[in-house]
Parts: sequence; structure tokens; C-alpha cells
Amino acid sequence: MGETGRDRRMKKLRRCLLFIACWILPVFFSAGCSTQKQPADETEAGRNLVVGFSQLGSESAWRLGNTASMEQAAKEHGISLMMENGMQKQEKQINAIRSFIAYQVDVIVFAPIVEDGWANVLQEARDAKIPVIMMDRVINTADSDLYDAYIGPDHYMEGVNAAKFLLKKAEEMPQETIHIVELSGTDGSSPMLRRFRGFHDLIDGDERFEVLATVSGDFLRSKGRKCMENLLARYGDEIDVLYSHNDAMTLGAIEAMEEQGIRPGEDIVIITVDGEQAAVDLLKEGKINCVVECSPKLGEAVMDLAEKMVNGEEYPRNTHPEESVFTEYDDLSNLGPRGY
Ligand code: GYE
Repeated sequence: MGETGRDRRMKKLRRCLLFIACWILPVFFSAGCSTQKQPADETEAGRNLVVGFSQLGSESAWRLGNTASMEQAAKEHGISLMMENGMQKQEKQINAIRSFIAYQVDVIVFAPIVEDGWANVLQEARDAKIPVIMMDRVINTADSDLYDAYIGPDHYMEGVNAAKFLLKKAEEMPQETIHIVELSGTDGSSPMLRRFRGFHDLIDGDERFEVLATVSGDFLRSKGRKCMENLLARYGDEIDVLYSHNDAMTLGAIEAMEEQGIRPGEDIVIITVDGEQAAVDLLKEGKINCVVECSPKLGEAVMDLAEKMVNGEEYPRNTHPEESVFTEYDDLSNLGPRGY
């Protein structure tokens, strides 16, 4: 029997399907499967990037401002942000990073709650060839290849800047020995360790100063208040200066002082770190003497870097945002809203 019109049409269709199966599908799938590993410019300038972000918690206004900055910047860059909140637990952060590796995100960003204990999970990320950006805090490691870049403040310099203010202020203080109490942040965290070191490196050798006590308030307002109550009970009006590693603890400490009729900023000189709105307002009111700025607005720099990494472009290993120090000696009338 000769070929009918229907047979010819079927043959044509079969050839067409064969062509699609042999040529078009493989090309389509190979492109589709490898989008995560391809430079972002081949996937439309980062629009398809997936960033896994392990935030460490929600302990302060600084932290909330940092989370908001990451979310906002991801949105602006068209990046899908998979965010996990570690709720102040290292274990939770390690689990989050493992889940990002399993998901094969393009870039991992994490804010390490403490400096030690990351080697294994970061080695796993390296084995999976996923670049890692450390944000806000640093880790302690002999193997600097365990992460690819750091974006965040220089916490040591913040401690130095706090001490510099005190050295200036001391010139006008009448006490022969200036007694300091220190509220430190989360034990083992890089801002706690480095804000401590930077401050003590300048103060400890100077015999005008005596640090009565350093106690950890875990970067929390409630603990800052509690610690200050204890310090006041123990040292009373011996205390001349409070150096606090963050604004949240300072706000708690001020509550404790005012409850006992102590005038913050006058009876006790107050030096704090972060620069959240509430602290800057108190600086303007004279209840705080010095605010060392630490900016949480790191999102834009992080997303920019993530795109560069995936694009195979050059990028700096360390990026520190510009930060200042606001003091009672400055004219603060032009200082705009802080945004955190
Ligand atoms: O100073 C504090 C926060 O790691 C720099 O963490 C950050 C610190 C910040 O909870 O308020």
C-alpha cells in the first residue's frame, strides 16, 4: 500500500520529536541544570541568585536593622534570600548552613554568633564549592580559606575609639582615679572580644584608670539592666564611667541608674557602641556622653559582593563600612534619622 497523507504527516511528526529529543532537550536541560553554577551574567545579572543567610538572632535594634537591610537589598537586587534565624544558638546556625549546602544555594552568608567552632561546617561548604561571606562578626581560624570574604565593622577600632573618647573626657574629670565598669557583649563573640581588647589596649597601661569589673550582659537590654543593678549594689557611687559594648545594654543600664536617682551622663559618664536612634537621642539629651557608631546597614555591600563572586569578578576580601563617633563635644543638630 502506498504512503497516505496521514502516514507522511506522522513521519514528519516523529522526525520532529526525534530532533527535539536529540538536540533541543539536551541543550535546554544542560543549561537549566547548571544555572546555579554559571556566572550570574549568564543568568541575567544575578536575578536568579539564591543566597542562604544565617542570621544569629534578634537580640537588639542593631540586629533588627541588619536583618531589614539584608532583606531590602536582596529585594532590590532580585536575589532570593533564604534566611534562617539562629535565635542566639550556634547549633541552629550550623544546621542552617548545612541546609543551605543541601539546597545548593549560590552563596552562603552568615553572622557568626561566636568566633570558635565553625571549621567543620565551613569545610563542608568549601567541599560543595559554595562561596561563603562572613557578615558583621568574624571567626577565629588558622585556615583563612574557610571563608571567602568578610563584610562588617572593625570591632577592635570601635573599642579603640571608645577609649579615645575616655582619654579626652578624663582631662576634665576631677577624680584622681577614674573607676570604670564595663558591660560586655555575648561571651566569645568577636564584637565582645575585640571591643574589650581595643579599649583595654589604650586604657590598661594608664594609671589614672581602674576597671572595677567587666560583666557580660549578652548584648541584651534586660541583662544590661540587671548587670547594672548588681554593679550599683556592689560599687555604689564609686562608679565614674560605664563602657557598654552595645546600646541595648546601655538603655537597660540607664533605667537601673535612673531608678536609683543617679544622673546618667553626669554622675556616671556613659560610652556606648552601635548608634541606634534611642542612644543618639539620649546623647542629645546629655544622658549619654559618647556613641561609637557601628553600622548594621550591610545588605547592599553583601548582595553586591555575592553577585561579583558568582560572576567570577574580583572582590575585596575585607570590607569595612565607614563609621564615625558621636560625642557630647560635637554639634549633632544635622545628624539625620538613624534608621535603626
Ligand atoms: O553591636 C549588637 C548586636 O555584632 C556588631 O551585635 C554586632 C553587635 C551589635 O547585637 O547590638
